Amino acid sequence: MGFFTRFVLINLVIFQCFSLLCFAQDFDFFYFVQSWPGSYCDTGRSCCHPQSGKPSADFKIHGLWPNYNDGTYPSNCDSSNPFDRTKISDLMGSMQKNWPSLACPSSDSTKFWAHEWNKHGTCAESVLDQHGYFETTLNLKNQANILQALRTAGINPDGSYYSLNKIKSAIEQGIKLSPGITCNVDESGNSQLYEIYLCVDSSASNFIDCPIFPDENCASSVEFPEF
Ligand code: U2P
Repeated sequence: MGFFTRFVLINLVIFQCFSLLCFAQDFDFFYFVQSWPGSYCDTGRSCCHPQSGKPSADFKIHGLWPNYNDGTYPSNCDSSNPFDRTKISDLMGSMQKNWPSLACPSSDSTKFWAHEWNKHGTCAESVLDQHGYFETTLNLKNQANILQALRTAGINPDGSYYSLNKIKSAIEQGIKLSPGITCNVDESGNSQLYEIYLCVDSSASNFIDCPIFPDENCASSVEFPEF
């Protein structure tokens, strides 16, 4: 290999390392995902109230998920920084109210929070430490009251069916953001409103229009079960 070729190759390698180190973007945006507990429980699988008692009938946080613009996402990014409950002891009241686990057996939700931090939170460490990750997510919930937006439009968790388009419009009207919506099926196989996806910029500071929406799997009319 001639001197010039070697020179070009070495520079190419140096440049690539530099761009990876300096410009590598961890992720493009966050999905902030809230779930309707009535739909989590209304699928035929078991659901258990957490040890802190039956949660209020409101949307609950599922997670804050770093995502790429193409719809893929990083996960489990740093096993050296596992979930540590003592780091969020000041947030416990709000965590139990807004981010409870309804999985069985009944628990104090630690496993759920550990899963969310270990799988998703560790991929946003460049922006948020563990306390910041949970605190920021709780604050986002306060800024995006989905249930209120739906109620204002006459859409209530009463077991009846509502047009998916009306649900979307109600959220757009109420919180000025277009949601992604996913559904699951109740015990009889009916499509029901399950999760609401909103998007947040990669610094976790502002809601943004979603660069990409999750695959929509809802019927045109969906059940909104009681909880
Ligand atoms: O949708 C089923 C599960 O896949 C994970 N998910 C989905 C979309 C996405 O953008 N990011 C993502 O993580 C979620 O997994 P979990 O956090 O519950 O383990 C979602 O529940």
